Amino acid sequence: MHSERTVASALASYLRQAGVTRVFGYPGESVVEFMEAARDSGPAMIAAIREASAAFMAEGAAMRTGGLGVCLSTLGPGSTALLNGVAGATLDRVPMLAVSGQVASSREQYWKHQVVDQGRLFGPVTKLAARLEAGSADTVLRKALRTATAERPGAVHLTVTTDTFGMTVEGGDGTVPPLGPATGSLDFFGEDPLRQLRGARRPVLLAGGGAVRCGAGPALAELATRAGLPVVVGAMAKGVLSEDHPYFAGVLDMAGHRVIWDLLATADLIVTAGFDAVELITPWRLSVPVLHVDTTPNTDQVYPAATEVVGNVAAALSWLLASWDGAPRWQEAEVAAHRAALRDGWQAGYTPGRLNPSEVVTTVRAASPAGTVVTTDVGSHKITAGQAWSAYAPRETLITNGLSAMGFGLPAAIGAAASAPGPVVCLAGDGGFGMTATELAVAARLGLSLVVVVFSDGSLNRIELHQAALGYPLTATAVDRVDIPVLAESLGCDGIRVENVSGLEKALSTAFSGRVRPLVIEARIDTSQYAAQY
Ligand SMILES: Cc1ncc(C[n+]2csc(CCOP(=O)(O)OP(=O)(O)O)c2C)c(N)n1
Ligand SMILES: [Mg+2]
Repeated sequence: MHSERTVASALASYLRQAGVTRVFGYPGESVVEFMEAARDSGPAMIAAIREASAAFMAEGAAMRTGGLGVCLSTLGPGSTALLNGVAGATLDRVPMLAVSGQVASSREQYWKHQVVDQGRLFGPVTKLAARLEAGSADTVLRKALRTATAERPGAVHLTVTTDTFGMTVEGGDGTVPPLGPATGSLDFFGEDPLRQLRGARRPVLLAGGGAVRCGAGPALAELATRAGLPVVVGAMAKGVLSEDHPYFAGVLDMAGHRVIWDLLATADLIVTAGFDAVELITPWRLSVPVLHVDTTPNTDQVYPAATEVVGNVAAALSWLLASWDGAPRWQEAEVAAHRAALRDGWQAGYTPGRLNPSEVVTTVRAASPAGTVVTTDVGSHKITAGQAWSAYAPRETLITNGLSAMGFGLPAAIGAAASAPGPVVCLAGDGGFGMTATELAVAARLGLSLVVVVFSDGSLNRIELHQAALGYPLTATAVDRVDIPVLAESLGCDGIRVENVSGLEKALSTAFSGRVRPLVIEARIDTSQYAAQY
């Protein structure tokens, strides 16, 4: 430990202890002291092109690693720019610490220039928005870390006045509290869950982010197999059950969504496994009973559940499994027939001879090495990719399906690629790509061999479809055409435009071997599939 601990060095030390190796941010005078304190021992500071992207980079890093994502901004305009990514972490249930500087304490209560009340700004989009002060720095830092990582995880924002960073922290040498979900006991509410499950003839499992965070994949796979339960997952839990598992039954509210809802409607019991109602895009209209299994009681009440098993999701599923002595409820062949119908659903509107969105997804998937991490942005391409991209392990498909903010995909891919080895692909719409395209310079600066595929349709397709469905003329939904390969090249990347599958395959043939520059592929798609599936 340093002989004199300052607030800046204490913050850096807590972050290192929490396993944080990178802070994504953008400098300003008010946070220079912190950057200096972290310069030698870490965490390393990665400068984004703007704060909004830095927050999404931190979110992508945390989604990939399961650890804490950290972003940093200066006061006022820096902090207001962070907001979307911070809200994203909270609604996507990703542990995040966001730190913003502030004008000196002596002026904080009356100064006007660049001062916003950051506590009130971040309050509604975080689990906690607090002020870091020298006298309580240890406690507040422990509280911030514990709050961000406790179930359900989310963002914490800390405001630090510029003079505070240099102040001495009194007392002990601050060690981090335990982080992450409990591993042990279960609480039971309502009816007997075992009787409910045993009594069901057509039960279906619905898994979500809580299952990922609890490492419940193996228990989920075993319960699905032994009890013969089809497993539907939320988009943010993709890979918690390998999608080549015989009981995998698809992703909720992505392409082919009606087929999934039809399956759920035929069930006589839905057993949730860490499913989070934040992932529902369409209303819950089912009258099927629900057995709610999660780290959190069913406080949302988006669906009613007469029975709740609350605690570690892996422990809860193992407990159900240990008591299961019935015959499999569904045959593998029935689930395979459902998957075939789902496949027809997400391929509907396929136009031979054109570059179909689902084909872009499956072609990129086929070319990607095992263990490739994919991020998506938000729009019609996300709805397609959420279903058509095959996921085989958790934390490899990074999708925002809580806040669902455009502008997530590329920064999240950069954050993920900077935080863990292995190939990373970003699938983005041309609208969302345009919001953050200059961040490609960061990917180039860091030497990340990202592959970015832009679903180029000249439109905010998802919104166009809505306007068309209402019979309205299309207004403000055209995306200005820019020369994407030229843009990419100017930012230190390679760029190529493709108009058909063979062109895409050719572009991908060297994408994953020995590349040092990021590659941007503009895929000129035909949007008939989107329209057919809306
Ligand atoms: C920051 C933000 N602004 C607006 C929206 C609303 N929205 C959802 S999808 C979409 C269209 C996205 O267009 P694009 O990125 O081109 O993807 P596409 O739908 O064409 O695949 C919009 C505007 C949003 N989710 N996030
Ligand atoms: Mg588009």
